[in-house]
Amino acid sequence: MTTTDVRDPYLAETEHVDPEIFRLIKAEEQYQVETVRLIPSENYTSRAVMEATGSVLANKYSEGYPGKRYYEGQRNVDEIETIVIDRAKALFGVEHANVQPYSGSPANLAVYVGLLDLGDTIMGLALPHGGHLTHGWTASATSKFWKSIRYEVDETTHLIDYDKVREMALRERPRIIVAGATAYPRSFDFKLFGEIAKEAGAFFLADISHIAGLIVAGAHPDPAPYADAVMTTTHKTLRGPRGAMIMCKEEHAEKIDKAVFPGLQGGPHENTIAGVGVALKEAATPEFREYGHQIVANAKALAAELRERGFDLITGGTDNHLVLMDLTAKKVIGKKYAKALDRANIVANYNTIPFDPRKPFSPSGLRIGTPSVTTRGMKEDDMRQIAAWMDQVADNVKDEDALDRIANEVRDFCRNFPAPGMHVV
Ligand code: DSN
Repeated sequence: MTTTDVRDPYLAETEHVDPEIFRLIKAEEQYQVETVRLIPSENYTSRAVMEATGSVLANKYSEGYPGKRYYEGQRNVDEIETIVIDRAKALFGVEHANVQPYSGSPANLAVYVGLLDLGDTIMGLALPHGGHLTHGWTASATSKFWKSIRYEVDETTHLIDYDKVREMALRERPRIIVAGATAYPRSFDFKLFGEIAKEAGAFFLADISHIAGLIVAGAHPDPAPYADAVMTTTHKTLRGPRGAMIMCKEEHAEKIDKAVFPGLQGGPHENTIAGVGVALKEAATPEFREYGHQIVANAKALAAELRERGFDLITGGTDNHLVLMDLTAKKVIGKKYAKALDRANIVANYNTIPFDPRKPFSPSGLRIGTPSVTTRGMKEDDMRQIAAWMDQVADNVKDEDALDRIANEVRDFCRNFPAPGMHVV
């Protein structure tokens, strides 16, 4: 099989106009089909989401909001954006939704611009403990325009210590507390975060980018009743195109809308917004509910089998879509292991672990997750097979022949699980 075996009507023009880009898109398509993709922030969108995202809406400029634009020609765009806003409000049970943020980082920035004054204090989970850059980490502009303080996970359990969070919040009196993570394998107690924020006189922002799909499926606690603002990217467990949304209480709506536009952004990407709309419609179905629960079941099965095979897991397991592995006892370095896995057609990312003695560019951990494999229909038994290959790779990091043999097995295995939206098999 080669990448050009199957004619793709959506890329026929690309092939004609720009064969170089065409070849690489098809190569990536094949790579996504033939690999077990375990990066927890990635997924496969449906073909319908891709079509809407690649539609003529990419031709538009529509600065402003539905009914209040700075451009004429919005008769269709206004209707589309209004539908997407209404779907977001209904799905997440929120009072207001802004669907224009380009991605998660600018969306978090917009929440701060909207709700805070320059120099106010942001309190977020430290990046090496699973937080995100934009939760006030040193390298992020969010720590330059605002003062930032960071809570951490407990040194022994690696769980968030809510007593310490409360202590810090009452001592430091931040203007906003952020709950959310990119590498925390356990559920957030959003109700408690809301209570702590209230007691400290702080706003409460829930960044649910990683877990939005689990929340709408009922597979993770929902922050909407307790948070001033909820930010999510749209492309992770939610399975939409790359973008973001900010949802908030009505009392914050005007400030947040003004922060997004004209504060930080110009014209919204209405093609992406339409793709988000399609994804939200898909996420409102019983099938998606099942999908969200299966993501968690798969992550638990993968974690259990990895533990059985002698891998150390941060917090010992998972409540969500993600597993964070400490490779120290296995005597492999995260970066080398991730590269060996990639050669074996298993894609993951090396990651710091809490209190990591190694540097962030070559840390001790590996972060894996199950949103993509679950989209392909893999179940618990398949997770056990993946864990077995991961174990073999750990034992053969330097043995290219062994890695290539595993890669062939993984490729054959993947053929049993069609990837949505793909034209190669
Ligand atoms: N880069 C994303 C992730 O991989 O978790 C977070 O922004």
